[in-house]
Amino acid sequence: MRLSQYFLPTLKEDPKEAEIASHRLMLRAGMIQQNGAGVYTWLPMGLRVLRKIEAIVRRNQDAAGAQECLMPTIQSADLWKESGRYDAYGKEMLRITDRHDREMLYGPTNEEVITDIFRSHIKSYKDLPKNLYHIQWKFRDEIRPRFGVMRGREFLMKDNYSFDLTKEDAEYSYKKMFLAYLKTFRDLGLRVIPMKADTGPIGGDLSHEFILLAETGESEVFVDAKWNEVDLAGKDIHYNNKPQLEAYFDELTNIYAATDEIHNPETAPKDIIQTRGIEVGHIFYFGTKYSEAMNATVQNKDGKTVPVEMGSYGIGVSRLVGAIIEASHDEAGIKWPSEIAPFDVGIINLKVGDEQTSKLCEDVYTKISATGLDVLYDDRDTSAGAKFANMDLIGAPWQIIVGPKGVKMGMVEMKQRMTGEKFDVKISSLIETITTKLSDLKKGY
Ligand code: P5A
Repeated sequence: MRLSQYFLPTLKEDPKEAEIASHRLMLRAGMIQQNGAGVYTWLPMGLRVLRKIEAIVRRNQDAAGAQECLMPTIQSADLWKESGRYDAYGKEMLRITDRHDREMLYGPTNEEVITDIFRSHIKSYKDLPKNLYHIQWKFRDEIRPRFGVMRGREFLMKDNYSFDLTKEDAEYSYKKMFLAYLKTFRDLGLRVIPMKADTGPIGGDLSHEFILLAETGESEVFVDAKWNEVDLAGKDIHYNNKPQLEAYFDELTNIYAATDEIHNPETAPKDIIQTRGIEVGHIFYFGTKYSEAMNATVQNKDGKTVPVEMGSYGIGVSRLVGAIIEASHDEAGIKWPSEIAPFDVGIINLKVGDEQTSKLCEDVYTKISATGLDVLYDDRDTSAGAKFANMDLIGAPWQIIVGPKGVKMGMVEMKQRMTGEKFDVKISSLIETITTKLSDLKKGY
């Protein structure tokens, strides 16, 4: 992508309304535009990041055996009346009536819709287990939307729903998702801690929140100091190896970690860290809460009709964009982990009027793009200082800086955004250097 043609409305000044770094940087880097309270447009660069996160979430859902579908954003109120949540959900639900005066709503979550889909098709234990997910926009009329995409009213969630015959099977599905979440966050380059949690309006008695520790987080959390040493990457745990998966689940859930709603100083260990965090995922086992209310039943082996056992699992996909920036930025701007960077490489042309420099930039731009990497080429006729500042703000993991002096000597400069490290590279070996550097970085996950 040539910056001269790209729609990237960056801001020089800090926007007044932004209270935290990620919100400020997303606005400054031209990733999002606010259209109303808690409602945003994803501009081209923001959307690139959102799509990359989605892809990592999707890959891990598929690997765990969940199947993708896409349910609508607009739902019928009737289903929610059946489950009993229509009144209970209160003002957070955006209620709409259509031209026939039918009551509709913009879905804040999909337990009811999926239970309805399940009951229309599945009648026998032989068709279990099932696990369906989608990545779809939700609307919650939050009383205080804030921090940009972190607490929006319209936001993108990956949500999935498991269906099992017995409580034991349902708990295994829960543990599989627990592992899938750890692997997902590992692939996103984040250290996220699973914490025992409250179930709120979703319901049930087993629940974990996945929390990214950050000073600016909305949740107050209490974690055992041991978490610093724990392997959270899901090691070589396999979904189909039940004893191995259960041992790992027990190991992790036995280390103290709780949000303030359920923190208990009496049972907490002595070496406790009190800090803040961002909830990037939340999983629930709620048994037959919805299946009983909505009559979603299957025949078991004895021919008896029983309500299906269910769980639901959510990842805040759009919230993750903000959360990742909170975890990875500096004064100058965003420092993207390479897996989800909107561009892998940024090329800075220091002298657009200089024929040799521009020719080399064009050549490098074409060749790197041809390797399949995403490249942003700053071909604008502006000052070097402005270009450096802009590239640091955008945060591509690698920068290639091309100026007339270097070109004469057959050299360009490379800079790694994450570490700030700079070094000179021979033009003849540039393509090779950049491709190996990038694959090294990606192997890190
Ligand atoms: C689980 C999936 C649920 O809704 N039903 C389906 C369950 N859980 S949850 O905790 O309420 O939401 C799941 C995740 O969505 C993100 N999230 C938000 N992101 C941005 N703005 C919001 N207003 C918002 N509300 C929830 C969180 O990451 C949460 O963990």
